[in-house]
Amino acid sequence: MSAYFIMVELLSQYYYKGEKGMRPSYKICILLISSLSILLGCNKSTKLLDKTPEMLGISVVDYDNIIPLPVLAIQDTNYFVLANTKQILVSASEPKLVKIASYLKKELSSVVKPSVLINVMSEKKLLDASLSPLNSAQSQIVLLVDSELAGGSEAYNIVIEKQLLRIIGGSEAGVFRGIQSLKQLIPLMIKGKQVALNTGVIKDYPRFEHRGFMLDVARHFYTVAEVKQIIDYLAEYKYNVFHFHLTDDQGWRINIPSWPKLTEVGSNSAVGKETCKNCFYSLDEYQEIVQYADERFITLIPELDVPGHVKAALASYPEELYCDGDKPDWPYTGIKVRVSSLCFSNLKIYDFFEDVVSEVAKRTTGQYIHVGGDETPKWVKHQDYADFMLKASNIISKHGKTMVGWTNDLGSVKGLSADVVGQDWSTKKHCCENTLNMAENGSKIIMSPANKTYLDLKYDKDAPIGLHWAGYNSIENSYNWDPELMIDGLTAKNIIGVEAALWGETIKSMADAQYMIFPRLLSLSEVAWSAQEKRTWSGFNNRLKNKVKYFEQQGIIYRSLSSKTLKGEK
Ligand code: TNX
Repeated sequence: MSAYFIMVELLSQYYYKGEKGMRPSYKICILLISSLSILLGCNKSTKLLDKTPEMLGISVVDYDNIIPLPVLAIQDTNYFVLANTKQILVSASEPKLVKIASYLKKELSSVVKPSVLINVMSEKKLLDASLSPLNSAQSQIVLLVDSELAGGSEAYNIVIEKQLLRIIGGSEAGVFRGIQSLKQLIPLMIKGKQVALNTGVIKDYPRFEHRGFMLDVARHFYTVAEVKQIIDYLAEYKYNVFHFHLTDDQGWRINIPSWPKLTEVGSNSAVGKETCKNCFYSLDEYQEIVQYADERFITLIPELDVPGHVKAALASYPEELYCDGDKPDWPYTGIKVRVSSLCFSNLKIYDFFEDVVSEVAKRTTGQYIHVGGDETPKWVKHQDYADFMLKASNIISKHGKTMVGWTNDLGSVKGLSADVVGQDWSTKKHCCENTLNMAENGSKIIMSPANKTYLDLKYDKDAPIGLHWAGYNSIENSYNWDPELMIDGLTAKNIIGVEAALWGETIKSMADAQYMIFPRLLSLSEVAWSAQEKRTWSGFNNRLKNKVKYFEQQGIIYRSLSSKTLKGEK
């Protein structure tokens, strides 16, 4: 029955394209043949086996563990033994697939043999190879791109037969997302057992285009290795944007050679810390992080927070950036906001901003630069703020990028281009005039309601770390919401996606970060990726329970899944 359903699904999808005059590609043939073989063959062949997988020492895993929840996952009763994988085949027409195949081989290293080959071949040969049976003890994995796949470039289908496992992506990014689902099917440590996957089909694509996570490295610094570790967490749950909050009152974390004091002086502080040694990234390290994210199909959005949140910059260059040339109090180890602003009458602030933007833009592969643009002090006049933001937006465009900023203030600026993207943190439904202004002007909005997406909020009143200015954010609370129902007047067409934010005031170490991220990062991945009508808290919670063992095996510190903080937790 299920296989029949798959076939109908796939057939209907491609039949529709056929009507538009497109001929089904060979990839479609593969899908149909797969579906047919599942329909006709699998149940029978299972019965023909004289030994059960258990008798053969094979542990067959099912499809129940995937987070975020896929669109469709249907499994059958036969199975694909991973240790029998002889080769990973990739099409020569997609150059990044070779790298992806190596990544897959590495990720599967606990369940496949080191001798697995990666073979690059033409599409035609790939079709022949994947359809010609290997000997019965050998299997193959095929990675393919089908730009016509329903659901867009990040969509993927995984089709698993007895000796053939195919991951078909809408683009290379889609193949990569599919690999994350495959990885989640496989338990991390399997002692003395071979692992097999049920035959079947997984079909998946994201709800939102922008699925982001913001890391505040200004209030608390993270090493390059720690940042990469966090990017790996994002990749696992199909996030595709890493918003890198590089500057704030407490620290300037990126070296700009033409303004050396920004890091000589401005990086030497953090929340609760009078000194912070080497707490910045060189431009090369920045580029290394951009590339690391790119390899995981995650776009990095750097944030240079202006015109507020700039104490570290002011302390570094008081004459150029500050109005009266006085030195602001420094180091700044407190956590108050609205305590600093660039001096609008000092025109050097524009040279400063442009030099910084130019260095960062050159090394940023994504389209966007975030400028924060919120929480300026009370003494800042609206017109000064608005003039500055318009100029900032022009400077960013001049360097080939597009501005992103928090809507609450940015939406009050008249004359912004519709390309500018707004990010909203508001917690109330009846609010947000400035957000609605931006949306009306054609801007896309990223939803980051603080009470749902801020991962620095305490889980509950007894939780050992976190703020609670926007309430407590339990795991269930972070899961149970619909981005399209958050703000009256903001509709689906205005919303580009969802972003989680790990602000750093109370986060002092990677262990703290893990505790705040896990498992709310997973809740929010599902909010951003999975269809609203298909996901439920109880379903998610069941899948989450299966992840606990994995967190432990990985040495990840996580919040207990019980609703209350446990004694001594952390
Ligand atoms: C709000 S909402 C902030 C940050 C703080 C955070 C703490 C917004 C754009 N800014 O400056 O770090 O709350 O939760």
